[in-house]
Amino acid sequence: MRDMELIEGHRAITPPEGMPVWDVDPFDTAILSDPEPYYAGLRARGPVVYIPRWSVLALGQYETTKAVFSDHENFVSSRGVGLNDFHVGDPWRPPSIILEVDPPDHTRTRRVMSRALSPKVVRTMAGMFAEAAEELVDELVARGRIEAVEDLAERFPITVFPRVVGMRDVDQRILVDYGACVFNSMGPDNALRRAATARNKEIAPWIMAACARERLTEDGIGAMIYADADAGEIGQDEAPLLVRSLLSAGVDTTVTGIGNALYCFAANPGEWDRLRAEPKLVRPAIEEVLRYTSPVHTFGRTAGRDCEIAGYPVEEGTKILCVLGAANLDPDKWGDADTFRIDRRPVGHMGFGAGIHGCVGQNIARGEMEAVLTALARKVARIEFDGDAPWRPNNAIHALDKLPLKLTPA
Ligand code: HEM
Ligand code: OVM
Repeated sequence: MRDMELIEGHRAITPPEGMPVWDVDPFDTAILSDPEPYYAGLRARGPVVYIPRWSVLALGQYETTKAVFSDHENFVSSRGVGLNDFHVGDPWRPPSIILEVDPPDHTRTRRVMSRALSPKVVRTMAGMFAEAAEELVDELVARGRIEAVEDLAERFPITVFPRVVGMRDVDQRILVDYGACVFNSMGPDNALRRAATARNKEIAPWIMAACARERLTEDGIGAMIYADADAGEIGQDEAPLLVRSLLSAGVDTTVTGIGNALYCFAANPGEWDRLRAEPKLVRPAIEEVLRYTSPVHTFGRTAGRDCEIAGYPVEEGTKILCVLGAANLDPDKWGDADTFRIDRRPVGHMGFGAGIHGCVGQNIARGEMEAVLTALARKVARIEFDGDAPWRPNNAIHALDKLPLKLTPA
């Protein structure tokens, strides 16, 4: 191998001739707390930008972001979707056997997960989601003033998701905290990542233990994964790792989706009135929340071979940040990109990614968000801010830290 200089556990690159260079830190807490100006700056500089701070390329224009994120032949996931290149150093945890692999390994595990999370399976949960949402919303409406991150956005998924998976003895707090570990670990070695990985030392053993067969009921999707291992579709040692993927990706993301939805409606009361008048808009409204707020704001890829992006040569081993949040607000793709409109029907948004790794949990995510928004739309006439709603910096997640709300009963 050539002499190599390492940065953030990947090979430092020389920027291709003529490529725009931007001296910015995408993982600075100020940017993570208010990313829109950075998104606009990225898109304005061109289809691909070199960021010396971490020696990576970054993409924010819709077309290029989508093309690279879904081109699994040139831009691999098996070297990690964060800044560390798994060919260069050890991953912070045993890699995911669905997120952090390429075909053909991916094909087998993806098939098992798709079946466990299929629309048919999710439909059987709709009643349970609706009941849990009604009960929770009744309690919160009676209270009137709530801190919606903890009282609603976190509480709903940590109530229903363990039942979906079939977990016994749940520590609900650990599920939320594990999400913060996983997603902050996708970033560089900054304070956020260090805090997350320090906590991981206590959390990871609990999570792995919770993935064991004996800890799962017979009627959840965890048990379906173990049944597929018994049928020989995956190895016995692979089942707990796929259950771990559910716990890694299934809580923080939906917490964020629900919190961001409430934020959008508090900020756009006309759209709340519209949803209440036309409850059938709940599905397009969810897609618009995901486009407008991008709960997963950035995920990476690694060039698996020498190739090109937008006509520039890209060396094997180059890390590429795909800034989904920027693509989802690209005015060249979306008319009135900065306006939240529940009837937009933003087909092709990047909120769930794109291509072979596109979110395998999207049916459940939509089901949870639909249950909460439907219960609220029936019972709440107005959603208003009741104090500041700051964002919580996270290297991969765009979520609120606090969301004080006043709910007016219908
Ligand atoms: C993949 C976002 C909910 C499980 C992804 C990806 C994104 C995403 C952007 C693509 C990753 C990549 O290409 O590298 C979201 C959002 C959610 C959500 C915004 C909620 C609003 C869920 C839920 C589950 C889940 C509820 C589990 C039940 C997964 C898994 C993958 C994935 C296992 C990896 C799939 C693969 O690599 O083939 N998600 N997700 N997600 N998601 Fe989700
Ligand atoms: C996994 C995993 C972890 C984080 C995110 C994700 C968004 C998947 O462990 O498979 O998808």
